[in-house]
Amino acid sequence: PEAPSAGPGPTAPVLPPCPDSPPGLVGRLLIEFTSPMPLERVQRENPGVLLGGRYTPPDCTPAQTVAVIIPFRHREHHLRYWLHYLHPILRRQRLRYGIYVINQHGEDTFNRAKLLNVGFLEALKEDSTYNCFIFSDVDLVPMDDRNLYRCGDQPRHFAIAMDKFGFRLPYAGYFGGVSGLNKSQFLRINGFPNEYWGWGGEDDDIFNRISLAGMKISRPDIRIGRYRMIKHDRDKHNEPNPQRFTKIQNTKLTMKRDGIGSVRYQVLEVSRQPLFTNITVDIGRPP
Ligand code: UD2
Ligand code: MN
Repeated sequence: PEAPSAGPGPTAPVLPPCPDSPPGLVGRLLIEFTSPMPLERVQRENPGVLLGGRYTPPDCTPAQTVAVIIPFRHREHHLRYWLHYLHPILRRQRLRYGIYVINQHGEDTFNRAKLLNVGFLEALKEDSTYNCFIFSDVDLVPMDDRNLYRCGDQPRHFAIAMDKFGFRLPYAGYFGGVSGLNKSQFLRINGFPNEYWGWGGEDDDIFNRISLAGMKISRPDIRIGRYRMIKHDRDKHNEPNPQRFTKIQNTKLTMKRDGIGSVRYQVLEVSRQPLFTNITVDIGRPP
């Protein structure tokens, strides 16, 4: 028999840390949603992405591992554009990342923020090294790859200049669309609220949580934080939540009991697709 080899054998090359400003970014991008986008094409164009939508740069070691969490139901058509545009951008940004589509099971009222809480926990279950969480609507595509999908020392708001708002921040406390928190920032605000059913208010509640915890929102330059939203009608079962105006007055009271510490749900299926991980979840229904 062969003698047991001493040491680990040929050592893998040690890669340098990824640079703060990745070379090879292109800046302003042309984003459109008119050409058809079959999933097979998107898969073919992203051969370097591993099963479940995981990616690690081949030439450097990133400082963070990023979980991108997408709240989802019946938006397959939007998801294909999102994957088509975002994978190449995230790759150029030299991120180590994974894509998690959190798919609400059934036809009860949609609950975006609760799905995002589920995404945080389920991503961490899969890979405990995730330390940055980017929460993105499925219909939002950045128009500039210098808008880096990373976490910093304050919670980050990425989608600040949207086409539908005339490329301006609609109001100072706006935190919708795409945002990012590292693990400790997320836990410090007890995650996101679980009790906003239907459209609206949950992003303002998250903004309140961040302010109440003494943190400040960081944002990119207005010329860089530009986004296109795929045009859509309001979905079924995501009607405007009439309670949202009173609820956002009470964040200070509710955030202690309602959040990542109290989220209840049941995972029905985890399926690793070539470009993303789909997690179908039963999150219940409004009381
Ligand atoms: C705005 C915010 C969004 C959120 C929402 C209020 C922008 C660009 N975005 O989005 O972050 O605060 O208002 O709740 O201002 N979704 C599904 N299926 C559904 C319903 C929703 O997948 O049936 C997901 C999907 O990722 C979608 C997101 O939830 O992008 C937000 O819903 P929306 O796009 O209908 O709401 P919108 O555009 O007013
Ligand atoms: Mn939308």
